[in-house]
Amino acid sequence: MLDKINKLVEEVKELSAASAEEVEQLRIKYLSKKGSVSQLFEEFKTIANEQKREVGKVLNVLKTQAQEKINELREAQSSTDQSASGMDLSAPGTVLPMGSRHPLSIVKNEIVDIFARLGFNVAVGPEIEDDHHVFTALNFPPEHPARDMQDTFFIATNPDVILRTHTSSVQVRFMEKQQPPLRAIFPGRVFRNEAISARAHCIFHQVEGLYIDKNVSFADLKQTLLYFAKEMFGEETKIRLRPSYFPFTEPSAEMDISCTLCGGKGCNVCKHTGWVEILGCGMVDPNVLESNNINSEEYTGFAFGMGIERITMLKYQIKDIRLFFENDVRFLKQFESAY
Ligand code: 2NM
Repeated sequence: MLDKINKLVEEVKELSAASAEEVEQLRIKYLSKKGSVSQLFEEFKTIANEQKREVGKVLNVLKTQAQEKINELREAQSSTDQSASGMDLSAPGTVLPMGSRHPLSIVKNEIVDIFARLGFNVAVGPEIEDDHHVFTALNFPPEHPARDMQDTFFIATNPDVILRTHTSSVQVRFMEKQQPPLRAIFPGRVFRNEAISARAHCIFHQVEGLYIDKNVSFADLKQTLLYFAKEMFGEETKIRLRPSYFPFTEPSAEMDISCTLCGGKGCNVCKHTGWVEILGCGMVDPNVLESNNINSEEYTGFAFGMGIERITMLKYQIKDIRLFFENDVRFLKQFESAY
């Protein structure tokens, strides 16, 4: 019996396997219940008692060696499988680069935040609109040039399916649902059929605002916009209002701020005037209130609108509006912000 055991010890030392299946075959051959090592244990029961001590010792060594050899072959096999699939499970993970917010999103969030501090809610609405919400309810007369193909994108055979040219359409939807007092701002993407240049784009972003209540005055409008200008561009910022015209407001005005670059002394940005235009505003025309079932004898309101691109270009001294739409990572990753 000792001979048989020693023969198996030698045999086990030489074992090799080319695949995981072969390792399993070897395990069955030697270590399963009917395997050759197990059979030696059966035979061990039949030998004379005085031999048991010596033979038992060698037999146990054989069993341990066989188990160790099989384990060793199994491990070798699983590591070659891994390298064959090109995977190293112990390698550290790839670090993904951190993204950054789009500058227009940063500035939009800043604007929303400033007006939120004054109690303005935020509302959004559809980009695809109809004539009523974009023009008629806002006091645009039937022959107004903004209704023309030159300015507005018509996107179906039905001429009543258009892309909104301003977010005022959302304000109309807001007034449909809610009676005054109402106070909200309306950020969103708008579309105008314009030639693309460094200063203009056919897609851009607006924030418009609306405040309707009893006794809302032009002084309220002016103080609200002064607060906005100081929060956005710094405490030293001054504003001025120039008379203007919009179909939906009367009186209307355009607002300038003191030049953010030269502080009013005169430079390229303000074309040596000391002032830069940033928004349009006015008292909501009574016709607009009445079109939206708000009693213009009881209520008054102010409204304003600004282009987010324009504000962002001023704030970051960006010279070409097209940069916002190219999504060049080298441009975008310069803007890192808490917003
Ligand atoms: C502007 C300028 C002035 C405006 C007016 C209204 C509404 F709905 F009340 F009629 N919404 N937005 C408005 C007024 C927008 O953007 C330059």
